[in-house]
Amino acid sequence: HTKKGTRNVIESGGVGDDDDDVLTNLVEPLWPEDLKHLPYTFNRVSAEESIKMSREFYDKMNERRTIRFFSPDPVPREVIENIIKVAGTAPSGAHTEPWTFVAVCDPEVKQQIRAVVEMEEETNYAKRMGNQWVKDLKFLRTDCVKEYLTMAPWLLLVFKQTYGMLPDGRKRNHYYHEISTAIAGGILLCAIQTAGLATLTSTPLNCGPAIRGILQRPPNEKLLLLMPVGYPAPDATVPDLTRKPLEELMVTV
Ligand code: IYR
Repeated sequence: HTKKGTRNVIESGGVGDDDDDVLTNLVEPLWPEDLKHLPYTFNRVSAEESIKMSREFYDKMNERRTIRFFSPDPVPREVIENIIKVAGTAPSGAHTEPWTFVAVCDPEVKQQIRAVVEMEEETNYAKRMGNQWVKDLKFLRTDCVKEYLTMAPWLLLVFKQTYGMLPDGRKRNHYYHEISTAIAGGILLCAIQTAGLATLTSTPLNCGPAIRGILQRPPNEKLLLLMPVGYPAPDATVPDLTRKPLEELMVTV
């Protein structure tokens, strides 16, 4: 197999997609070319119902805040399984489903992950990221101490699979693995919110390989998101932020 090249940019889904792991060796397609197509049963709702449902979903999602202070109260495994199943409904390039969700509840593993993140964040805050970065984040009152990584009952880690693995070790292309997994991450956020839980969307800088090691994930998996999941601490605070109004985020043509 080979890497990169202009031909592969096209095969991987175009410019801007991560084509770093596109392979040119041929393997049997994941789905047979004569796969049956079935009629789709769609439960259409009225315009009024649609307006009501979309407003209610907005109201629910607008309650979501990034939470950095968690209660140690347990969250049933079944809830975690359900929200990961929701994330797994995300669309993906050629239906390759290029993601793995690791749910950590083991306190020792959480501690190991916390140690890695805090070590890297110390460097990020002290020197790696520079003054502008530190200043731009001041209002969040974050620092390199990440208590939530051991306090929250669950850590959800979202890995993108940059390629697939056949049982015999040959590799299969995973098209659009970054955007597909990022979309699944967004759906995961919605699932967490509608399950009555809280989270923090973090993208641990420079921690990927070490965390991949701790969790014993294979080399085709790259860490995209690390999300503590649980209930906010009773005394949790959030910055007094507002969101852009519709007029600023929407353009109608
Ligand atoms: N990753 C660091 C700093 C940080 C960066 C951004 I951009 C944020 O929106 C929030 C935090 C940390 O987790 O502290």
